[in-house]
Amino acid sequence: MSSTFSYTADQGQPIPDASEMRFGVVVTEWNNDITDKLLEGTLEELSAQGVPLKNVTVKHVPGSFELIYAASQLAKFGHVNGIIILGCVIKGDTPHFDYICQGVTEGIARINAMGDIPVIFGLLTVLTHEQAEERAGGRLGNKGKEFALTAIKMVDYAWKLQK
Ligand code: DLZ
Repeated sequence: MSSTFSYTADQGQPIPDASEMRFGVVVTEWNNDITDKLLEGTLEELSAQGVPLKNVTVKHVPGSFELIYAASQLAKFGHVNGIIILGCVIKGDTPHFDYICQGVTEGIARINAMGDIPVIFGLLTVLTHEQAEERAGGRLGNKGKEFALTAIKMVDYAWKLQK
C-alpha cells in the first residue's frame, strides 16, 4: 500500500502575528513567467497574514546564482527581519543546472548559518517548465504562499529567542 505525505507551512503550529515584521524578497528575472507568479503568491500571503506591504522590499536580480549575493547584502543593509529568495532553475541539456542548484543551495545555507536573519529558500529546482507551472499557481498550488508562511514563522522564531 502506498502512502502519501504532504506538508504545508500552514499546518501544525499557529501562525504568529506578523503585523510588525519587515521582509525582503529577492526575485530572479530568469524564468520570470514562473518567478512573477511566485512573487504574487508570496505578497498575497504576507498581506493576508497582516504584513503591511510597505514593510516588504522587493528586489530583482538576473538569475538564481545572483540570489546569494543579493540576499547577503539585503541581510546587511536592507533593514529587514527576514528574506525570501524566489528563483526557478529548469534542467537543460548541460550540467549547468546542477552547478547552479548546488551553488545557490550552499550559498543560502551559509548565509543562514552565519547571518542574523532567516533566509527562506524559495528556489524551484525542476526538470520541466510544466513542473514549475504546477508549483507556481497550478495544480500543486503556489509555493510562494508556503515560503511566506515559513518566513513569518522563522522571524517569530528569531524574535522569541531575542526577547
Ligand atoms: C545560465 C543559467 C541557466 C542555464 N539556467 C538558469 C535557470 O534555469 N534559472 C536561473 O535562475 N538562472 C539560470 N541561469 C543564470 C544563472 O543563474 C546566472 O544568472 C548566470 O550564470 C550569471 O551568474
